[in-house]
Amino acid sequence: MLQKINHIGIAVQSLEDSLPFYRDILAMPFAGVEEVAEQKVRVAMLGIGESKIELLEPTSPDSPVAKFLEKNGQGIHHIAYEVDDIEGAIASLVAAGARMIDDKPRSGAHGTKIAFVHPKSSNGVLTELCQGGH
Ligand code: CMX
Repeated sequence: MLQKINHIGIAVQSLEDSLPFYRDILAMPFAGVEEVAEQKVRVAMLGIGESKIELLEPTSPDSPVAKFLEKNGQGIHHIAYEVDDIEGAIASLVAAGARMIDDKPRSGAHGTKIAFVHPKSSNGVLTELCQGGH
């Protein structure tokens, strides 16, 4: 069902302040910034092998990332696994009793289809399924 880790999401207060560490010091290829209005975040994508690091900055005080930052401060926010059939993956998780945040795919960054599993179902780690995109 899962192909690989597509990306690790890291919650940050400011993309401008956090990008230099990843782009300039770690020298990770920087793929640009995109606003994902549906998730109320701006994301910066950086490449690492077949995977990516996604820096997440909230665009509104009611963004899930703003709430996370308020409670935990900056740090790892979620792990995203790539799937080739997101509807099928959601159906298997639901059948196995997992608690989905999204029972149908939503739009993620770079044209992906995404769905989140509630962290209460995944041992405290917010888990994302991610399909497609460019
Ligand atoms: N990782 C692990 N646990 C998390 C978490 C995270 N990122 N975010 C929240 N939680 C935990 C909280 O600590 C809390 O636990 P306790 O009850 O033990 O205190 C519990 O989940 C409920 O959290 P909450 O703060 O009350 O927040 P909400 O219920 O309002 O929302 C969540 C939590 C996960 C349902 C919500 O953040 C959500 O829907 N997330 C999915 C969407 C998202 O995160 N989008 C941003 C990224 C988008 C992208 O990558 O494009």
